[in-house]
Amino acid sequence: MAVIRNIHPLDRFLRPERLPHMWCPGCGIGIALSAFLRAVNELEEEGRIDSRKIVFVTGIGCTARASGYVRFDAAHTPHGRAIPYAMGVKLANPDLIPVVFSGDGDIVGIGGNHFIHAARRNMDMLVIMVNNMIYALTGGQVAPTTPEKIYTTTTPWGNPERPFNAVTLAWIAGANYVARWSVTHPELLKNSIKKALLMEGFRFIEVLSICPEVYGRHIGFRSPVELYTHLRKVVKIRGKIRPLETEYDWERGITLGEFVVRDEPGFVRRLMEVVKGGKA
Ligand SMILES: Cc1ncc(C[n+]2csc(CCOP(=O)(O)OP(=O)(O)O)c2C)c(N)n1
Ligand code: SF4
Repeated sequence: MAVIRNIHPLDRFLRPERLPHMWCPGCGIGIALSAFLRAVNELEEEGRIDSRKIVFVTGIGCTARASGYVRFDAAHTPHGRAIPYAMGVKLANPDLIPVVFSGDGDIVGIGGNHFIHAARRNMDMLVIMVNNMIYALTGGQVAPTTPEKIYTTTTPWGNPERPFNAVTLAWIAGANYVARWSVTHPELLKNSIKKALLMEGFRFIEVLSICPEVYGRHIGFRSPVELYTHLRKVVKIRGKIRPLETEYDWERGITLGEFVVRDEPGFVRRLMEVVKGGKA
């Protein structure tokens, strides 16, 4: 009798030989990755994207391990350097669609300067920043996104720093698209990724995620469900709100939504205009 295997529609985007993955039970990274894969799958089924053009670029961290599990052309680059790598990909072959998928430490910590300048240039790429509010892979040090007063291994009395609001940062630096979602609302995230994938210029999507093993456990959450439930209470979906008005506070709330949709020419288009306008 023939063996019938159930093939999941997303299997074609994964490398089963690299599984099982290294993420802890209850980690939010898988939800974020699955939203991305579902977005690509739907766009391809609708005939609006060719997934073979996607180049999936990560830095270093728990989130960044995703590049090993996906079946795209992928690169696992040094910590903080995913954005310049993606920029090189786009400039070498403007037909490609670079997608950076990395952690908050990678994108706005060590890679913060690359982030600002890629947004300023309106560099053609989609950046998905999985924000678990901590340096997770290395054991829970404070990140530039760690909310105020939160205990981390390097802020044992509570975080005295003011965190970045990455939404405001991306907007002010010049990104064409800026949104913040959460693993508690994966369908909204998937729809936003679909939209951003089809745009030009710098597109930034922050995804609030849960790290139950480090962030959650260190501040007293006893299970992934407890942390997930808390995050669900913290996030507030708001439409038609300016990036400056978005909140980023573990107590008062964190604003979710789509905050910037601009149609400015991306870097590649501007570059081509300059080159064609010159004498060469
Ligand atoms: C140049 C450099 N500095 C420091 C490290 C150590 N390091 C590895 S991952 C990481 C932080 C990871 O945090 P984040 O980017 O937020 O990803 P997460 O693990 O939370 O998903 C650090 C500091 C490194 N690998 N390379
Ligand atoms: S340490 Fe945290 S972010 Fe890393 S895999 Fe475990 S739960 Fe996920």
